Amino acid sequence: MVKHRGMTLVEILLALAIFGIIITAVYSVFGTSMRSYFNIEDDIALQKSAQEMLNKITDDISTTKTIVEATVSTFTFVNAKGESVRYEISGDKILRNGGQLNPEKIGVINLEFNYFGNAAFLDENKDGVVDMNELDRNQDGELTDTELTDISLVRIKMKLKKKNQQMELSSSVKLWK
Ligand SMILES: [Ca+2]
Ligand SMILES: [Ca+2]
Repeated sequence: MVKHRGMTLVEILLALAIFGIIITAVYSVFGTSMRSYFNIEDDIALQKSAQEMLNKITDDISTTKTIVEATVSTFTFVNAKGESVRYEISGDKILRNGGQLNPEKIGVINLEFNYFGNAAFLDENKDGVVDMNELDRNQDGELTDTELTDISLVRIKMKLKKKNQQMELSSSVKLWK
């Protein structure tokens, strides 16, 4: 005769514990993949926006006819059409003539300009590169007048963020003034 008996309390607790472990495992795998899915989404969106912004700035700066002001955080120039254009960083925004360039969801951590020349006589330390310090002939910490006309290349560096994703990218623009 087969004895029908209910589960003992110990068996019920054991079953609950095993069930709990399985649920926790499933949930944590699911949670992790959801999180990484959203991170990847953010990452792709960030990369796309960042590249678009950088291309826009790069194309714009490549039309430089005359440089008006060149600092690490701003670049002002007159383009081939005679328009005056100014790039700067303000808070977490990149501004072009005062208008915000970055989409609302993309924050700007940093925007930096670096300038290089190609006149060999300016290369004081003979390392083959005319850097910002060497462009600054009178060593007053800023580039003005003829120092500005010696600039032949602008390097743009941006650091952007979307939620907890960050990325840094840069480009160089040769100037054909
Ligand atoms: Ca040098
Ligand atoms: Ca100077």
